[in-house]
Amino acid sequence: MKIPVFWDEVQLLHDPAAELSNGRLVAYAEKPARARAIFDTLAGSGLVEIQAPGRLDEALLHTVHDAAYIALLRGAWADWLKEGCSGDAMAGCWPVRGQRDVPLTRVQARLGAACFDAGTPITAHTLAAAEAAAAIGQAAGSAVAQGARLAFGLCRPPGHHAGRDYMGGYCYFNNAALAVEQLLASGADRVAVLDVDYHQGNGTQDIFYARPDVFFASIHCDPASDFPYYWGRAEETGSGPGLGTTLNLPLSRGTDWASYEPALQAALCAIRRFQPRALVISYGADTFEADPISHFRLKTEDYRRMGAAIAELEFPMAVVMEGGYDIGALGANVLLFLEGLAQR
Ligand code: OKP
Ligand code: ZN
Repeated sequence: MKIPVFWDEVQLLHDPAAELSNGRLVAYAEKPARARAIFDTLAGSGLVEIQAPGRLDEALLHTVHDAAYIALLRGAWADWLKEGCSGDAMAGCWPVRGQRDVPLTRVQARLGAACFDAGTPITAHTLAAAEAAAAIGQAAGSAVAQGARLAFGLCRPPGHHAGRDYMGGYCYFNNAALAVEQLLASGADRVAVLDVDYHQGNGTQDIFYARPDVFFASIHCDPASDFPYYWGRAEETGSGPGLGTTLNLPLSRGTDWASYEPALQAALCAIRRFQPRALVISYGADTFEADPISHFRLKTEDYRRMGAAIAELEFPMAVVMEGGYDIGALGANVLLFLEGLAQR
C-alpha cells in the first residue's frame, strides 16, 4: 500500500526575501527548494502516491483561526501596496504584553499585533501558499478519517508556530490543527498531536491548551536557549478542562539519538494513556545534525528509528511537514521517517 502524499505546487510561489537573525537581515531559510527536495525524493521513491488536496473548507479554517486574523492575512498584500509600501509586507513595530487594546488601521500595525517575530513576511503569493498548506493539512486529516493508516501532508509554509490569531516562525495557518479539527469533525472523539520539530509548537499548544479532547506532546530544544523562547517549558501542562493534556519535553542543545529516544518514549507513553482515535504528527527534520539553524545531532538513519518507534502506537497517523533546513539531506530525512512509520 502506497502512502498518500498531499501536495500542491502553488506552495513553491511563497518566497520571502529575508528574515531577522541575530541582529542581521539574512536570506529566508524557509525556502521553496525545501519542499521541492522533499517532493522529488518522495516522488522518486515508489513508496508514495501523490495526490492533490481537496478544497480548503472555510468553516474548518474558521474553527482553527479567528475571522479577523484570516481577513488580515487575506487583505495584507493589497493593503500593503495601497499604503505605498514596497518589499515584503511585515511589521516593524509590535505592541508589548499587557498593553491596552487600541483600534489599528495601518496594515503595518495590524501585522505587528498579529505576529511574535519577523519570520512571517507576506509576498504576493504568500496567502495562496498558506491556504494550500492548510488544505493539505485538512486533506491529511481527512484521509486518515476515511481509513488510511498513514497519510503525509507535504505542507509549506509550515504551521505549528501559528496560533488562533497570530503568525510567527515561518507559519501563517496551523496545518496540524486543521488536520486535528478535520479528524474531530469526522467523528474522532480524542486526537493526539506529537510535535517532533526542533522548535516547540507554540501555536498548536495555544490552540488546544484548554481542550480535554486534544492531547499535545512536543519534544524540542529548551526554549531557554532557542526559539520560540516564550513557550515550551515543562511546567506548561494545559489549563482548565485541558489541564494535563499538554506535555512539553525540552531537551538541551547537542541532543543526539541516545538522549532523544527516552523523551520520545515518554511522549509515546503519555499518548498511549490518552487513547486517541488518531495521531497527528508535526514532523520537522531540523533536529538533523547539519541543520543550519538548529542544534541537535540526529542522523539520517535516526529518522527511520523515530518513525519505527512511533509506529508501535496502534493509532492511524496523519503526518504534516513542519521545519528542516538542510536541503541536501531533507528528502532522505523525510523518506526514512515515513519508511519507519510504514513498517508495521
Ligand atoms: C520554524 B520551524 C534563525 C532565527 C529563528 C525562527 C525559526 C522558526 C522555525 N536564524 N527563526 O519550527 O522549523
Ligand atoms: Zn523547527
